[in-house]
Formats: sequence, structure tokens, C-alpha cells
Amino acid sequence: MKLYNPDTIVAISTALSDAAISLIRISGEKSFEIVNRIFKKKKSSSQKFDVDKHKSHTIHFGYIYDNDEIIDEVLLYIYKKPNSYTGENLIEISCHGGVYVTRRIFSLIIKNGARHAEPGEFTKRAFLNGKMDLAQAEAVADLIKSRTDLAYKSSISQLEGSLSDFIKSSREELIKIISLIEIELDFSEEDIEFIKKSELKDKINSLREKYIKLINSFIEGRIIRDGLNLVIAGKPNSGKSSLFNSLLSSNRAIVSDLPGTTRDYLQENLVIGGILFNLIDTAGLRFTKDEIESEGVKRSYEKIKEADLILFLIDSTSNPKEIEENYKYFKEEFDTDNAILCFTKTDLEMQISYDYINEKKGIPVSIYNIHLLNNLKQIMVERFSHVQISQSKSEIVLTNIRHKDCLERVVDSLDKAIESIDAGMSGEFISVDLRNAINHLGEITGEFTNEEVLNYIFSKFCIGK
Ligand SMILES: Nc1nc2c(ncn2[C@@H]2O[C@H](COP(=O)(O)OP(=O)(O)OP(=O)(O)O)[C@@H](O)[C@H]2O)c(=O)[nH]1
Ligand SMILES: [Mg+2]
Repeated sequence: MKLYNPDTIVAISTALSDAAISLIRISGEKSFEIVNRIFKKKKSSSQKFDVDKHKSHTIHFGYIYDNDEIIDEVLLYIYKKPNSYTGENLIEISCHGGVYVTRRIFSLIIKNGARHAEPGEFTKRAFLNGKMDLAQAEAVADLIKSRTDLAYKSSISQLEGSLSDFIKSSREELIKIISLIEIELDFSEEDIEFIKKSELKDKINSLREKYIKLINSFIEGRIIRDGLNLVIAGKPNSGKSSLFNSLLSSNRAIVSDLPGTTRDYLQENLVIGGILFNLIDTAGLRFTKDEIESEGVKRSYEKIKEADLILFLIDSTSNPKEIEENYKYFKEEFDTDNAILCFTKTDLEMQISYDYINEKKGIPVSIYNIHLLNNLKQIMVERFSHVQISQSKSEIVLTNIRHKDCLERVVDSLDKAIESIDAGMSGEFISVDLRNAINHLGEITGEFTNEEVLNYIFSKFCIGK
């Protein structure tokens, strides 16, 4: 994809399925001319439609014609440049849903001179035409993908410019600092000090703190955007797949009383208390000579390593010695900060007491007891209550790893500036470091960017957006 390709592009912006309506979008110089050729306001009329004779932001009822054949009854939306999503002449056709009709109109538009849009190409044009900055464009993709209220709120706030405004204002502060340093350079012969070294350091450090706070919010941001990885682990037959199914309310995983049932891990999404969980069922942890099971166990350990939260299950009906060994293993291998110990199958005859469970800071779980399942869900959500709190305080949370990388480079540059101050270097050096910081900030909003980065970002969009 070239940086700005002036082709007229078309895409089906809605999902292709048997739906009530579909939306087709055309953007670019030729979009009006194409529509004039295929759209008529009245049936069998010889009168040609002329987009130019109508105002922007108007809707027209009419028919799509392929030569003399009527294809569909549609609504046509006109947006004239620069007042459109892309900043170009843009047409939206709302036609009857259904794969066949939509595809026919789409092909007709291609036949008349438009090109199939690439993923995110409409939003890319919006960015290149200054309709939004890069952080806002990225928020569009996140908004579409959001699965929870938290994800929705953080992407909408980014789209409204919360992150961009922060970047802009902190950039201005940096520019002010640079100007003080550079004025001093102009007067270097006269030995006038415009800003004390200590004051300069304070100013840079206070900005640095803000960036660090934002970088640290990424851990929460990732959870908000992508969900958190919740791994169910434990010895074979401890009830992992049963719990996985119960949490999902579906029979997704195979359950059996044979130890070693689950081989490869299974993964499904689930929203509990407004938090997106990527629920992962794993193979039971044990040493085995079976090659396939052994590979499964290896994968279980990999998943445990990547987990944000682990439910470690111990079967409360197995013999007390085994339970104690299992508990020891849990204590040695797992960090209770990110693991919840669950004693399962408590509806059956347990080999341990509730006192034992309490003493080990575990919780009782049974797939046949809704209260216990709800209690477990509540504990899972409480572990991440801080995520909801910072969202409700409407603090900016970093959800995008690209932004985090850029901010880390900003902090590096500020660190270098501070080192230069401490080393008593000339203002020129300090100013170069601060200018680098400004450039890295500009990478977030897209002021400084390159084709490769843009292509990477927009390739992650869906077609038609
Ligand atoms: N009564 C009762 N039985 C359960 C419960 N949880 C699991 N089971 C039974 O325990 C057996 C093992 O359950 P699974 O869910 O397959 O255990 P697993 O940990 O996934 O086992 P592997 O995949 O072999 O590692 C099955 O017969 C389940 O029906 C429970 O809460 N109550
Ligand atoms: Mg299993």
C-alpha cells in the first residue's frame, strides 16, 4: 500500500451474511461519477442522477441498475469532501442484506472503476487527510474489537483524543524547556542563566514521572483490551475441563474420569463482571511416557508461564496424602499473587475438612454448586478490581504496545538529557536529547511516522473501515 494512493476504493463495510441491510462504501475522486452511472431515483426513468447537483449529507432513495437490470432498491448517502470520514468524496449505499445482492452491487462498482479497499484503508485516508491522528485511528480499530464496557470506554476516550491531548500538552511543555535552553545558548557569551540546572532537572523529571505512570498503566490496558489469560491447571482428573465447561456454560471440553483426557490446551473467551477472560483449559500436570500427553503437559507449563491468573485445582476426594503433596507442589511452584487454590468436587465425599481448606487459603468448588461457582467468579473479578477503578476515575490507560514502546523511547531520551545535565554538558546536547523525546512523542500521534509503520497499523483493521 503506497502512502497515499488516489484510487477510488470500495468495500462492503458490514459483515457478509443474511442480514436485513448491508452497507457499501466508496471513497475517492471517481466515487460520484461511478454512482451517477449505476443509480437512478425513479424506475425505468431515462433521467440520469447527478451527485453534484445534490447537497452533501443528504440521503436519496432509488435503484441500482446494471445496464437495464434493476439489482436493488437502496438508500444513497452523499458526503462531499472534505466533510466525510475519509476527507474525500464518499458515498455509502445501504442495500438489502444478503450475500448475493451485496456482492453484485460491489462487483458492479468495481466494474465501473473502483478498486477493492485494503484493510483499514478508509481510516488510513482519514488519517492522511488530517481527520484524526494516528492514536485516534488506532482507537477506531480497538472500538470495533471491544468486547466489554471497559474496552469500549477506553477506546472511545482515546478516539475522543484523551491520549492525543496528553501527548500534545506534554510536548508543548518540552518545547518550552528547549526554548529556555536555546535562548541561553544564544546569550552564551554573556553568561546569563535563564533556567537553573536544578529547575531544569525538576521540570524534566516531573514530565518523566507522568510518562512512567502511563507506561505502567499498560499492564491494565492490555487486560482491558485483550482480556486476561486465566489458566486452569492441576493434576490429571482434578476437574479442570469440568470447571472450564461450567464457567463457559457449554460442553466445550471433553470430560471423563480417565486421567489424561485433555491433551492440547483449549481456549475460549468469557466476560465476567465486565472483565474479559481468555479461559484456558490445560492438560493435567504429571510425568508421563505417552509422547502426546507429554507434549500437552509441556504446553500446560508454557500457558502457566504466560498466565495473568491461575486456578490451581486439587481434587478434594483424592487421598489426604496426595492432597498434601499437591498442596506442597502448589506452594513451591506457584505465586499466590496470581494463583487461586481451588479444592474441587466438594459435592462428593471429601477427604479433607473445610478447616483444612481455610487453613490453606483455598476455596471449595463444585461444578454442581452454583453458589460456589459464583463465589469463585467473584474472587476472580476482585483480583482485577484495580483495573475497573482506574477506568472509573477516567485516567488515561495505555492499551497499545506501540504507544508503550514509543513512550519508553521518550523516557530514554529524557534520561539521557538528565545525564547530560549532571555531567555538566553544554545546552546543545541537552536540547538534542529533548528534541529526540519530542520526536518519539510525535510517533504516537503519527506526526513522525513512516510507510512501514502505517502499513503495519492499518493492516490490522477490518476491510471497510
Ligand atoms: N461430582 C463431581 N464430579 C466432578 C466435578 N468436577 C469434575 N468431576 C468429575 O471428575 C472427572 C474428571 O473431570 P475432568 O474435568 O475431565 O478432569 P480434568 O482435570 O480435566 O482431567 P484431565 O483432562 O485428564 O487432566 C470427571 O468424571 C468429572 O465428571 C465436580 O465438581 N463434582
Ligand atoms: Mg481435562
